Amino acid sequence: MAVQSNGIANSLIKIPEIKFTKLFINGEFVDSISGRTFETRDPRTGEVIARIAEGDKKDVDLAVEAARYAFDHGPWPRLPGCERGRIMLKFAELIEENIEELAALESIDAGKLFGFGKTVEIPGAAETLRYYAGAADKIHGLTLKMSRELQAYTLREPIGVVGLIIPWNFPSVMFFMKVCPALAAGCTMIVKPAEQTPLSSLYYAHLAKLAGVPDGVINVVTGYGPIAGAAISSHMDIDKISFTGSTDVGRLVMQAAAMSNLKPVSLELGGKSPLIVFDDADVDKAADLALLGILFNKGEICVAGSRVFVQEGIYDEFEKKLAEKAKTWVVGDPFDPTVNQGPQVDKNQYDKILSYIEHGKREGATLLTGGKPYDRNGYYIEPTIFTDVKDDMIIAKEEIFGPVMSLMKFKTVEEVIKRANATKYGLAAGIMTNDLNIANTVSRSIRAGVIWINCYFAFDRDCPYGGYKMSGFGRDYGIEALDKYLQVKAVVTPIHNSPW
Ligand code: TXE
Repeated sequence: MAVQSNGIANSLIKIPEIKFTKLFINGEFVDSISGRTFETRDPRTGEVIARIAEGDKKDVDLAVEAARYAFDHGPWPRLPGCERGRIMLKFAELIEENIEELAALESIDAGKLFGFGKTVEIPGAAETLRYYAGAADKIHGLTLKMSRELQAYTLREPIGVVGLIIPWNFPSVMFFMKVCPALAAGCTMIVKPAEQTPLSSLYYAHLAKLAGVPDGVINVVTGYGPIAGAAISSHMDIDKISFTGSTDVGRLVMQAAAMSNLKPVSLELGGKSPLIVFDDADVDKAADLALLGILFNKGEICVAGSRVFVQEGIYDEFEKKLAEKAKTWVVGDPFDPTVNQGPQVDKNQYDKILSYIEHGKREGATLLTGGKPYDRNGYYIEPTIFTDVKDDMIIAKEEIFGPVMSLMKFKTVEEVIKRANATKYGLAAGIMTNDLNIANTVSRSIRAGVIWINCYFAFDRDCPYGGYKMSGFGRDYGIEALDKYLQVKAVVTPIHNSPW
C-alpha cells in the first residue's frame, strides 16, 4: 500500500460552502419543528462540517401532508408523461452545471473519491434522470380479451406517496436510483438520507425546484433512522417504501409497514458476495478484479466481493499477485487524484471494521496484507486480506462493509457452488473463467440477483439489480424499477350489451 503524506493531501483540500442544511418540505427549506439539529462530520478528519435540521415524526407528518396534497391535487401525477420527462431532463442539466461542487460535497461528507464523483457518480446521476425521463411517457397497460364476452384493459397508475430511505455509502447514486423511477411514474415522495451523509440530498432538492418539479413532489427529511426513518415506515398515509440499508433495519422497516397500513416494501440489503476464480482464468486480470471488488469505495458497497474463492491450480500464483497489487493501492485524501481509497464514512463504521479484523485474527485467519488503521488522522484503514479463512469464521459470514477480503481455496465446481451459496445473503457473484460450461453452470446455480462473468461491478442503469434471500427483494434500476412505483388497475367492460 502506498502512502500519501498529510502535506500533499492538505494542499488538495477544496471545501465547498455548505448552502443547504434545513429540511425541504413543500418546496421550501425549513427548520425542524423541534428546532433540533445534528452534526455531519468530515471522515478525513472527524471534524464537524455543518449542523443539519433534525426531523422527527412531526416533520415527517408535514412532509407527508405536502406529498399527499401534491399527489391528490397537484399537477405531477396528472401531467403528460413527456412533460414530467421534460422537467427531469432539465433537472439533469442542472446537475451537470454543478458537478464539481456536488462531487466535493460527497468527498467531505462520505469520504468518496472526488475524481470518481466528478467523472462517474455525479454525471451518472444526470444519466439516470435521463434514462427514466425517457420512460415517463412509455408507461402502458395491456388490452385483454377475457374468456367470457368481456374485454379489459389495464392502467398502470402511480402508487402514490412513497417513502425513500437511503444509506450513506452512495448518497447520490441511491437518491437518483429511487427518486427517478418514482418521478417518472408520477409519484410524490419523502426522501430520508442517511444521517451520516445528508448534504447532497438537500442540494438535489434545491436543483429539483429550479428545474420545475412542483412543490410537494420531492420532500427531504434529514434526521436519525430510528426517529425520522421509523416515522416514515410506520406512517399511515405513505403508500410504499423503498429502502436500502442493513438487513436488520430492513426487517424493522418491513415490520413497521406491516403493522401500520400494510404498505408494500422493497428492500435492498446487505451482502457477502463471492468472487470465484477458476484455474483457466487470466490470473493477473482476476487479481485486479478481486482487489477492486473489495476495495472500491473502501469496501463500503453492498455487492463487495468479500469472499474470494480461488481454484487450487492457480491459488499460489494468485495470492502472490494479489499481495503485490495490494501494495500499490494508495490510501489517502479523496481529493488527491492518485488516491484509490479514502476514509471510511464515520467513526462507527471504522470501529466496526476494525473489530471484524480483530475477530479474524482471533479466529486464526492469517493476514496477507493490512490488518490495522492507516497511520493518519481520520477514519482510514489499510486494505486487508485474510488467508486461511474457514467458511464458518465470522469474517467469512458477516457483512463487514469495509476493505477486508477473505481469500479461500477450492477444488471442484460442485464444491465452490455449495460454499458460495452457503450464506444468508444473495446480492451478487463474480465468476472468472473462459470455460462456457463452467460459466453457464455456475451462473445458474448461484442464488444471487446479479452474476458478473469476467467482470465485476458492471452496473448500468439499464440493468435491474437487487437481492435474493436476506439481501432483500424488489429491483432498482432498469425498467423493472418503474413497477415498484406503479400499480395495476383492471378496467372491464362487456363487448356486447351482455348482462354481466
Ligand atoms: O445502516 P442502516 P447503517 C450495512 C453495512 C453497514 C451496516 C450498518 O453492513 O455496516 O448496514 O450501516 C435508516 N427505521 N449497510 O447503520 O442503519 C438510516 O437512517 C427506518 C448496507 O448506516 O440500515 C439510513 O437512512 N429507517 C447497505 C438507512 O436506514 C432507519 C448500505 C440505512 O441505515 C431505521 C448501508 C429505522 N428503525 C449499510 N434505522 C447497502 N445495502 O448498500 C436506520 N434507518
